[in-house]
Amino acid sequence: MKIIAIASICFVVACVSSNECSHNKPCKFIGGEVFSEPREYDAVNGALNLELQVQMKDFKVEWLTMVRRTYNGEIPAPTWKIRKGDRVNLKLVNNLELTQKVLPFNGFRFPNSTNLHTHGLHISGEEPQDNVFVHVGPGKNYNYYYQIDEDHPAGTYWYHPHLHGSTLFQVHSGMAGMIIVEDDPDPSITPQHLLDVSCPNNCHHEVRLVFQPTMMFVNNGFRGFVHQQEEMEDYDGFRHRQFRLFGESRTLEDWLSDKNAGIEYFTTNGKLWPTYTLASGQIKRFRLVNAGGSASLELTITDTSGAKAKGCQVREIAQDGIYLDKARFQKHKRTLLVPSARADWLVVCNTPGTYKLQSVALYEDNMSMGPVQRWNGTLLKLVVTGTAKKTFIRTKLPARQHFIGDFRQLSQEEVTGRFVIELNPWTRLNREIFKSPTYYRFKAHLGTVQEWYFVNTDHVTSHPIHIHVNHFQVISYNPYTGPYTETSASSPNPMALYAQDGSVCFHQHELYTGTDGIKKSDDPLKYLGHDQRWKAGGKGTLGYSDAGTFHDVLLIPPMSNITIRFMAHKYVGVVVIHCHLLNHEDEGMMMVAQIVPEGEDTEAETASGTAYPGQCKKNDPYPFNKVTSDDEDFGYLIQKLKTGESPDETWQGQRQRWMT
Ligand SMILES: *[C@@H]1O[C@H](CO)[C@@H](O)[C@H](O)[C@H]1NC(C)=O
Ligand SMILES: *[C@@H]1O[C@H](CO)[C@@H](O)[C@H](O)[C@H]1NC(C)=O
Ligand SMILES: *[C@@H]1O[C@H](CO)[C@@H](O)[C@H](O)[C@H]1NC(C)=O
Ligand SMILES: *[C@@H]1O[C@H](CO)[C@@H](O)[C@H](O)[C@H]1NC(C)=O
Ligand SMILES: [Cu+2]
Repeated sequence: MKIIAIASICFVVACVSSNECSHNKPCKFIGGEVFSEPREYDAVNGALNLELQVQMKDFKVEWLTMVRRTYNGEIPAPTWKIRKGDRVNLKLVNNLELTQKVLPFNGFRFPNSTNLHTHGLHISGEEPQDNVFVHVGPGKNYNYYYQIDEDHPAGTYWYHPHLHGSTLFQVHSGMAGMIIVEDDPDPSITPQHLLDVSCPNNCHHEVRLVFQPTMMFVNNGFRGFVHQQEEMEDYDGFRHRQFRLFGESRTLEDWLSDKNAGIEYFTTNGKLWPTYTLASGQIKRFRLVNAGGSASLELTITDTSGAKAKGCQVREIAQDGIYLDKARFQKHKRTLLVPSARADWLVVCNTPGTYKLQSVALYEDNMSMGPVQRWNGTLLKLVVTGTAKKTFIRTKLPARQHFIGDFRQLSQEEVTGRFVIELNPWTRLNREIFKSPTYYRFKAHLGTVQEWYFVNTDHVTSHPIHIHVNHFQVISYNPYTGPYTETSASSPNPMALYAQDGSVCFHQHELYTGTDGIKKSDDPLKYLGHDQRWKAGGKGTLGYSDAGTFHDVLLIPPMSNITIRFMAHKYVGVVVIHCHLLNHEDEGMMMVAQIVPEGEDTEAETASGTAYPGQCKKNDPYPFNKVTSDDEDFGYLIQKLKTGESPDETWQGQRQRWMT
């Protein structure tokens, strides 16, 4: 009888646990567990020696186990803490197996191959440093040696895989970690109030927050993880469709990707809205990373009612690792972090209580942001203990190095190189899809100040564009006089550039085949006027950056024209330019420029076929000096035909169309 009794208790226990959440009986998440930070690897005696193992690992959040590609089995990956002048010796070991199919270039492929990019570090883009064209296949290793310059800016950076084809998949799997370049402990370089809350001596006041879209399953027009696994033909044992829900024909994968389940979470240091406890009146230094490739975050600290928290003060001190001139208030009470962007904050909560760090996406910002994936949700719970205090935040920040000084006041003569980065739909940059790591679209001399323009001919999508090696300074948002692109609804072909008066441009995209089948939009010029909205400032302008701010990634809204400047400092070699909506990057929204030594030839593939970027009917490599060329410059067309390539139909067709 006793035995039976025990068995029935066991039966009851089993019954109880089957009522709880499981892979067969999914339910909402609770979140709120105790806050923790990623493991940290520190440089010792000027060197950080580390090994990162790329391996599958069970990543658990409450009842849900996700089998993910990781660095060292950890999500987020370990933080590297280094100083200027240090050397990083990294052995990247790829433990994944060779079972991947080889799918086409500029598509989603290579789930089990990898490499590593140090996002935001001012470092050489050449091997064995930050060359993102290195391919570390399954079972292979690679030794990276990074020399951190004596002049390297202290700040918040991060690392992630950057293999063309699997960048989105691996980053969203969870492969991302923070890099901290520590502040100089000399108070004549770093103001004391900052040293008081920062490493090296006050690391306990730093709050490191790696936000990862590891639990974004819903497709929603963008790519949820379920969709990514499908595209990558990921091994079935890693997928959630192997679990069937109790009493239903649906699988766990169906449930996770169902909008109504609402499982669209960013994790914070691998947890759901963990709880961080701090003392009232104590200033903390937050390091915030949007370690993803699709959704933007609009960060604010709110009280429990969801209103902006009066008891907490936030000041922004750095953008993308680079210190601002002075600590500043948040624009519209929020800090925009597009995918891959970082911010550093000083935070003090003087009134005890409970607060939340949230992302709040307001529609009033639509015109400055354009259609981007915006995330609403909680990232961190803050419990403030103690009694009411009156601590205030000082504004002084470290001076920036000369190569990230201030380029706003330079004369036109001091600016040596000019280039236009044109964004087009269907993952084109400068009218072409990514061709090769040595197909340089522009070359700049080392040591020069460059003035580049971002122009977006895509009137329906914003793109966060990231430039490797050198940070750039926002100079101005200009009137947009350029063309816009219309496409067919379902494929890049046909795709055509139109002037703003609606006439077809003479200079077209590589895939232009005429305008038959193109779906013309009602209001393609809807987003015009960024220059005026930016100048006016105020409500609804969260999507814009302020003049003078340095970035390594910038949101480029539809129909915009933004001037940036940067110094091609220290490093010759490849400079990768790409969209940080990482599905766009994998699909070819990437191109390369090169920095060459002084005196070397700067001839590059600036034009696409016969067309210079930013142009519709005029064709001029230097449109900013003076417009000299005539509307239709057939010289370029003839040049192209002379190169021995078979005269491509696109250009012939276009020429005929134009001439008749
Ligand atoms: C990738 O590697 C893992 C781990 O070795 C293996 O189980 C899997 O089958 C491989 N291929 C794919 C497409 O996931
Ligand atoms: C986010 O939530 C706010 C309210 O807190 C709401 O006004 C806004 O429309 C939501 N945004 C999105 C993109 O759902
Ligand atoms: C902003 O965009 C959202 C989503 O695209 C849309 O639902 C909303 O109506 C827009 N609001 C305004 C004020 O333009
Ligand atoms: C962008 O702005 C610059 C400076 O105002 C101007 O010279 C250029 O023509 C503009 N380009 C486009 C495509 O609007
Ligand atoms: Cu993009």
